Formats: sequence, structure tokens, C-alpha cells
Amino acid sequence: MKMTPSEAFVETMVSNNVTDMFGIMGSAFMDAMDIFAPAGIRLIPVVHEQGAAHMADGYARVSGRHGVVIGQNGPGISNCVTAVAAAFWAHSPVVVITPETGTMGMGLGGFQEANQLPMFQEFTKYQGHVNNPNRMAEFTARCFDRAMSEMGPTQLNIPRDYFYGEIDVEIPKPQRLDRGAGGEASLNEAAELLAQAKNPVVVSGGGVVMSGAVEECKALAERLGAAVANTYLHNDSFPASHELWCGPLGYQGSKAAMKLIAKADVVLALGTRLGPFGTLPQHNMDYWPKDAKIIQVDADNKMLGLVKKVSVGICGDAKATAIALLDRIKDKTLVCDANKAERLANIASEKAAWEEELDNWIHEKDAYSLDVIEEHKGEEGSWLHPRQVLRELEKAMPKDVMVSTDIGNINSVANSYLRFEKPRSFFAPMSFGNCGYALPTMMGAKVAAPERPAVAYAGDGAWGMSMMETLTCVRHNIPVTAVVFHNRQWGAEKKNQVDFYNRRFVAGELENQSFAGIAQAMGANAIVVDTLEDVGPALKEAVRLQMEEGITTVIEVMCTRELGDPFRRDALSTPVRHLEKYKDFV
Ligand SMILES: Cc1ncc(C[n+]2csc(CCOP(=O)(O)OP(=O)(O)O)c2C)c(N)n1
Ligand SMILES: [Mg+2]
Repeated sequence: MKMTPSEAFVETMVSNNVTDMFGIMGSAFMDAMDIFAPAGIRLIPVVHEQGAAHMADGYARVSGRHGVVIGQNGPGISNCVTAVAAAFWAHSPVVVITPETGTMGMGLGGFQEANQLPMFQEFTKYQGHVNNPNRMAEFTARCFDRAMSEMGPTQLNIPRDYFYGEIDVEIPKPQRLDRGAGGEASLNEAAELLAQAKNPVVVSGGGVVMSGAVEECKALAERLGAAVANTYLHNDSFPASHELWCGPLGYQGSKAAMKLIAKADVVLALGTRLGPFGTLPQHNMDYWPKDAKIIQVDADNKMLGLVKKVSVGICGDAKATAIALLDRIKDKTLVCDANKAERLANIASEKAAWEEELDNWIHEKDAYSLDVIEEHKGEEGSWLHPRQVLRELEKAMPKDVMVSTDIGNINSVANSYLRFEKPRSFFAPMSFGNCGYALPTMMGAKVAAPERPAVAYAGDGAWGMSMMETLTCVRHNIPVTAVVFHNRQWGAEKKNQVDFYNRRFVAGELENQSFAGIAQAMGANAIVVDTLEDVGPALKEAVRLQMEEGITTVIEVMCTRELGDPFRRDALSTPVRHLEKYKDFV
């Protein structure tokens, strides 16, 4: 059919069911943008393109659909890089559309000229470059197909003059992969290991969330009577109310999960790449069971055995594989049937012990934390203990909530207190670990699921990087609730200065303005919380306003400077100085 490349581009997005995009307008793609609305596509303008790409990520993660981001060539596109990297490590089907300098100007150093493919090379699964306007629909379609089949961001790079002209083209139909359970041999071998296991434990990862496999994971775990641990930052990969759930592994995770997996003889790691950060020692426990047989299931064969040694690697879709494994063991007598009751009792008692420990863990007890708690004695107004705040927030969380967390000390401690009943509910920056993630990601999630309550956590440092998107919440009616932990420091990094640099604080303090005041100036509602009793009611009221009146609220929680365990002690070493002038800096 005869059309312009702009029309071919837009029509291909329509055939991929695109209804929302995030970005900032620009001349580079104005010809196509002009027909977004009649095509049924809403372009949500943001404050900064990093926010747009995070929104696309959140949108994709909550809906399982494509998240789409677009911007002006050059700076609009380079502004997206950090957020696309985060989407890459979250395996999100984000399509980043990057209009580029026109072909007649390339290489001349013109305005906003940049070579945009290398910028995203490391953080995309596929890069489509429209090298001829006649191929606009073909490359657009391939980017949308590959984002789904490869489970990650793809880039569509379009020289800006290629939107114009006249082409004869057929709009391709979306091609979606029909995923399977994996090879017979590996499935049989895994089923045999499970049948012989005395103490099997299941690890449920992001692949379980993405493939919609929670029910299948549940059925398999129930047949085995196995404890189920969530992988790091995938707390929504198994329902927290289930008797077999034992919480997340890894940084600030659940001691119950770590103790239970430490004793496993067979681990079924379902839908997880077993990334390096996810199984780091924690709470002084090196819990990964080195002698256990590990069955790893991942949809990407390159992840099998990459980080952890495995006995059986299954290249399969978590859902299909769980079904295939259950089929193989359901009617058999399993070795672990004999001690099922005993194992269930053990799960219950480990969980109860961890809950009790959390209930009594009112504040951090290391020397630095005790000192900073002391510094406020006798002051007017309260500075709250982060752990107590996090427990109160947990208790006040609405049903069906979506929560995003940022990178920071308090946000990491939050991991122990975030529990979910259903998948696609918890969003964190995963392996890229960038501050400034939580608010825009939650906004994208809210656009995809306006019927669900949306809550973003951020430390005061990270909040500074992202809070301007509050303007977007207000301008474009995307109501969310943000909880800002005001502890006047870049706490997570300062913790390293406590542990390794003798409390020599360089660039770690943040003497802040009022975040409530800033939020109000941006047109949002704000609540300052400085007593523990107010934490839960503040969250409940903010969520009520969000759901009933479409109002965005920033809850500013005044916290002490105490600091929980650091991300990783393994990454730093004690300072050594050879020069006389630095001799005291050890
Ligand atoms: C974009 C980016 N810059 C810097 C860092 C390094 N970093 C990790 S945590 C952190 C401190 C976060 O401080 P804040 O948001 O106030 O949370 P807190 O640790 O105080 O709870 C920093 C600077 C990062 N992860 N990402
Ligand atoms: Mg802070």
C-alpha cells in the first residue's frame, strides 16, 4: 500500500498495539508525531528523557507489553541511556526510538549530531537502523518482535529525513515466539533429581513473573512440599501469604530463606539467571549450598551455569518447564514425601523466628548508628528509625499495590519488609543499580495499570535526581504516592566511609530543603511525617487520594542517620597510603 514512511512507522506501532509512549517532542520526528493521536497513540511528555525511558520500563514490567520511548536526536536520546540500561537488566521489552541526524548531514558535525547506535550497544538486544526509507515498517516491526523474543530493550534508529517520502509497503504482522519447556533429556534428568531429593528448595525468579508462572511454580512446590525463596528483588515471584513462601535471598533479604536454602540438597532455580548480586553472603551467612545439586531453568541458554555451577541446565520458559516437571513427578513416590511434615514445620518455625527478629529490630545497633541516634536526643521533633518506618509502611500497604524502590540504604533495608501477593508488583533497578529510578518507573507502571495503587520509595539523594517528574504526575494526571526517606545524607555510600574510611565523610552530607514544600510547589500534595504513629495513616490517606481523587502525594519521612548493612563489603578494601602527606588517611 502507498504511504509515507511516517505512516508506515506509526501503522507498525499500531499493529503492535502501542497505545502509550513516553518522551519529549522534537522536530526530528514531528512528521510522525503529528499522526500519533489519530492512530490511537498517546505521547506522554516528561520533564527529562531519563524519566521517559524509566516510565517505558515500568509500563513494560507491569503490563508485559512493550514500553516505548522517543526523543529528539542527540541530547534527547543520550538522556535515555541510563534508564535503558536499567531496563536491559530488568529484561523489559522496551523499544527506544532514536531519530538521528539526517543522512545528508551525517559526519559534518551539525547541530545535535551524534552517532546513536554505539550509545546503546551494550544495553540493547537488537539495534535496527533504518538504512532506507522503504524499509521503515520492516525495521520497526523487527524491533518490536525482538524486544519480546529476546526479552529486553531494542533500538530503532531512524535518520530524520527518512520519515518523509512515499513508499509502497505492507505492514508486517507481529511475530511472537511460542516458547517451550526445554529439551526432554534435561527435563528427565531434573525430574529424577527432584524425585531423589531429601530436602528440595525452589528459588523463584523474574522468569516466573515474566512468563506468568506463579500458579505453576506453586503447584510444583506444593507437590514437593518445598520452601520457595524469591530471587533478589523479585519479591513478587511467589505469594507471601503462602505457607511455602520464605522470602527473598540476597542483600537485606530473609534469614528464613537463607537458612532453609543452606540445607537444601537439590535446588530448583526457576526462571533466574542466578546473577552475582543475588546470592551474595548476607547477615553473616554464606548460605548458597555449594554441595547441592542445582537445576537451573532460564529462557536464555547463555545464562545456564554462567554464574553458579549447575547440575542440570534447562533452556525453557518457566511456566512450560514447571508444568513439564510437575507432569513427570506428580504421580511418583518422591523421597521427600517421607519427611514432608517435618520440612513444613521447619519452614514455619524459621519464618516465625525471622518475623520475630524483624519485630524486635527497632534500630541498627552498630557503633555509628548508635552515635547518630544519640545526636538527636533532646531535640524537638522526632527523627524516626528507618526499620520501624518500613514496618509501619508494610502494615499499611493497600491490596494489589505496586511498589518501586530506589537505590540507597533505607530502600535496600526495605527489601525485608516488601511482600506481595501477585506478580508484576515490585520494581527495583536490578543489576544496573541507578539512583533516580523509583518515581518515574512507578509512573510508567501507573499508566499501564491505573486501577492499582502505585507507591514509590526513594532516599533524599535519589529523590533529588528524579523528583522533577512530579511535574509530569500533576500535568498529565498520573497520580502516584512517593515516600521520601529524609535522612540528610547519601547514606548507602556513607556507610562505606563508616566501615572503611574511619568516618571521614567526603561529599556524603545533604542539608536539604523541605521536600514537602518542593512537592507542593510542583502542584502535588505533601505530608511530613515525624512520628511513628503517623506513618501508616499518612500512607493510607495518600493512597486514598491517589485512587479516589487522582492526587499525587509526596510523604516526607524524617529519619535518623543510622545505616543498615552495606550493599557489599566484598567490593572495598582497607585503605593503604604510601605518601607521607596522606599517612593519616587510613
Ligand atoms: C546514578 C547513581 N549515582 C550514584 C550512585 C551511587 N550511590 C549508590 S547509593 C547512593 C546513596 C543514596 O542516597 P539516598 O538516596 O539519600 O538514600 P540513603 O542511602 O540515604 O537511604 C549513591 C550515591 C548510584 N547508585 N547511582
Ligand atoms: Mg539519604
